[in-house]
Amino acid sequence: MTTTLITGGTVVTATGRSKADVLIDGETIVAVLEPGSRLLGTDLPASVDRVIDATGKYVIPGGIDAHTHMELPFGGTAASDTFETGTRAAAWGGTTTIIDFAVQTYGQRVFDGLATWHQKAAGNCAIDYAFHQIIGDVNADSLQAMDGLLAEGVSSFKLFMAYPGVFYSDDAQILRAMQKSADTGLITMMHAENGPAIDVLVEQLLAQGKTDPYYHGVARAWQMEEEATHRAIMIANLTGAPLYVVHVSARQAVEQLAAARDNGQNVFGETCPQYLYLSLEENLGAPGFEGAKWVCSTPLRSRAEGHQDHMWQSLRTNDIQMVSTDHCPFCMKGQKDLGLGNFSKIPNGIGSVEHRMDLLYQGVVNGRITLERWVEITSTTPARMFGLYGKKGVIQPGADGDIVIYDPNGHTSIGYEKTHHMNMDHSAWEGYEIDGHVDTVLSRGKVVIDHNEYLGAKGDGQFVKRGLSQYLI
Ligand code: DUC
Ligand code: ZN
Ligand code: ZN
Repeated sequence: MTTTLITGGTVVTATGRSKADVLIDGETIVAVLEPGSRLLGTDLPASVDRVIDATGKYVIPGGIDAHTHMELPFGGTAASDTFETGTRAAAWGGTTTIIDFAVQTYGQRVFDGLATWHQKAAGNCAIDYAFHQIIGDVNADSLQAMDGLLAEGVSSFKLFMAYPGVFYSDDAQILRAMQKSADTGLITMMHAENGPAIDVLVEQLLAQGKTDPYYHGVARAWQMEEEATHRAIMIANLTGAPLYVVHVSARQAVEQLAAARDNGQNVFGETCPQYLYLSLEENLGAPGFEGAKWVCSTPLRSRAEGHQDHMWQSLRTNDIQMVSTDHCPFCMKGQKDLGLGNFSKIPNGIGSVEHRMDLLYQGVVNGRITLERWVEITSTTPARMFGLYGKKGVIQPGADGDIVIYDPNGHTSIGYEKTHHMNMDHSAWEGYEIDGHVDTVLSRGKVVIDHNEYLGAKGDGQFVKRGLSQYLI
């Protein structure tokens, strides 16, 4: 087994920062030491197999992206990153664990859906992976199957209040599934948008000849997000289910979550980089069909209405608890262009799995969040929320050797032509310049990224069984 000593860096966790050396034995962190310490009398650098000099750099727990959709069949096509390409891109960006969504489609049995996701991922991943379960058909059989999810290492499931005819659950189904969530401790994850009402708005806009990508954002109005968020909170309140609302974009939805938390309810919100940086006006409203690159749901919101600034503030004040990507990439050619002349046919999704750590670090540089908060929202809280903490999300003895060495004096130019490793023909982040750089990435003790070189291999990543959330009460 290889022993690795990371020396000279500043170890940053959710709770503080200090100069420390990190010793990894095989796949596991075994000690966090004062710089230059001797362990059991031995001169450490001389006795380990590999020394990584992190002088002047941050040593942080590997990123955990708790919301990805590799290979998801969706919108008449499938997400363009496979588990192989998507997890490799994640590693490039300092993410060492993803939690992807296994899908139970309408009419399918839950465990058949889960088995399909295992087949897609097994032996293909560059980094560790876990699953949430989408319940696309809440019925007596799937409700019963949910009793067995935890034993499979799946401690959360996702419902959709959007996409009628695809993944949609009505209120009666949501109520039953949330009762199950309260009974089992599985977290209910919710896509909170009023799908049936949105479908009417879509139909009306198209009938008026409003077919451009911009109208995707108009149809999926913030009122539809706020209303659904409120409804989900109320059903969770009634049933006692722990609720986690995914990809929150509207400030009004955040306000619903904050009010519920102030009221003592166990509800949480996740946002994504696109809702912090991008907007309805500048991106969805780009000339011609360009806006299709940024068609995702929930949609990008109006900058004039202040959603983005409010979202940064909510991250700082913990009204929003963490940041995932909702990575669901589609190419422009042959995929997004299915919606030329009809925005409702543009496959929904943005690819960001590679850039989340950098994009959020830019929030540290800009004074929006602290260094510790950066680690918390990108790694530690995801681990605690979804039953990975201890093994993931922290640098301490016994944790997996999932570590990123981040250079605050480095620079990252994001773009399709420049640094992009996702399987896409464009970047939703073209031209973004970040004052920081992912230098080295270790995944369970193995160096997989070393100064712009990928040293990992397909199959390095293993399935991780998750336990219950630390946020259950
Ligand atoms: N939203 C997206 O943008 N893509 C995948 C599914 C979703 O809810
Ligand atoms: Zn969703
Ligand atoms: Zn999603």
